[in-house]
Amino acid sequence: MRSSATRLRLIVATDRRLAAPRDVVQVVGDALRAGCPAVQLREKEFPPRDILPLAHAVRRATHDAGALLVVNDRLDVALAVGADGVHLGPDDLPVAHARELAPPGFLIGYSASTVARAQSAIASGADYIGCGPVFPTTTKPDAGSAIGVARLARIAKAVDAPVVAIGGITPDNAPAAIHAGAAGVAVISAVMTAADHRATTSRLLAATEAPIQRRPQMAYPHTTRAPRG
Ligand code: 3NM
Repeated sequence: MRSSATRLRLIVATDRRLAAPRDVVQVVGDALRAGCPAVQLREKEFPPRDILPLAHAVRRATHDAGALLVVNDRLDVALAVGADGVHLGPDDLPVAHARELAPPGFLIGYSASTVARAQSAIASGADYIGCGPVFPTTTKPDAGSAIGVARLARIAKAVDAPVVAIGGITPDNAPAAIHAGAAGVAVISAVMTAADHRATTSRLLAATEAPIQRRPQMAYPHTTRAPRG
């Protein structure tokens, strides 16, 4: 089984509204058929009760494809559907509390766009950092202005854990994020709004593969556990 760090090379995050009129589970299925190694369920507009059926469907799809499933914000939903992990931010359950509640091997990601916050999250028990917005994005209006690849590089260098670049990532700019030291990229609109989800996912995988292969092997103490599921 590939380590979790390797599988963080591409995270496709869901957005039912952006995927419409296509069904988001079908979009995820297309991404998985293209080889997407990780999916993040991210449906901010919906309460947990409404998300559960979708979460179960995405869990089945990721499980069948051998891909990771991480649930955004909600540890309760992640545990309820047997996800591999949760992605938390400053408004969510603190990382240390989530770590206490989570089963062994459970992945915890944390959003941080400064060295200090990224280091603190890893010290509290996070496995990886979501760092952004690296490039301008309209998908998350409160994300702030783009931090750019130079800041991404500083953060990636400063933490002993995978840093996943997010925000405005496309197949064209993904290599720059990887060159800056990111272990992978996370995308919402690039795949959700693509005319061809499968082809775009393949392009994103190709865009991250070459720069990662040219890099010395990364070994992260936090993410070498085999994911559940
Ligand atoms: N987090 P897209 S930027 C969910 O900066 C998210 O932490 C961000 O969407 C951060 O791939 C962002 O469509 C939106 O730009 C990413």
